Amino acid sequence: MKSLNLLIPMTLFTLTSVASSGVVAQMKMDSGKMGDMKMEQPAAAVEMIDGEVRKVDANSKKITIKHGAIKNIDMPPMTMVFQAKDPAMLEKVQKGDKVKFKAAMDGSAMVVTEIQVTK
Ligand SMILES: [Cu+2]
Repeated sequence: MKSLNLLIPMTLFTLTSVASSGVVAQMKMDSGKMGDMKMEQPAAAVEMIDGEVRKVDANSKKITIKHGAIKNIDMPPMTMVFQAKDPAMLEKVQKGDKVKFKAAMDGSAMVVTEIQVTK
């Protein structure tokens, strides 16, 4: 009788520890996947977009760019008007310039956050 009483708690302990170590392994796998996703997100967000300046309007801080596909917001190539985040950006570029730029959504408007003329 004495040995049986000892056996039951030991069995329970073993089962519990196996189950909990299984949970830990599962959690590690899940957080590993999340880590991979985080690695990919910033890279897509900072991608430079190819474009050609069609019009610069310093007074209204707007720039019209014929741009290539913008993958991170799923936008096909087109010509469209962007807001300039900083009006000083518009002093560096002029109509006809080939540029690389970064854009972000600000409410319903697209804002150019960075722009550089390509040679
Ligand atoms: Cu567009």
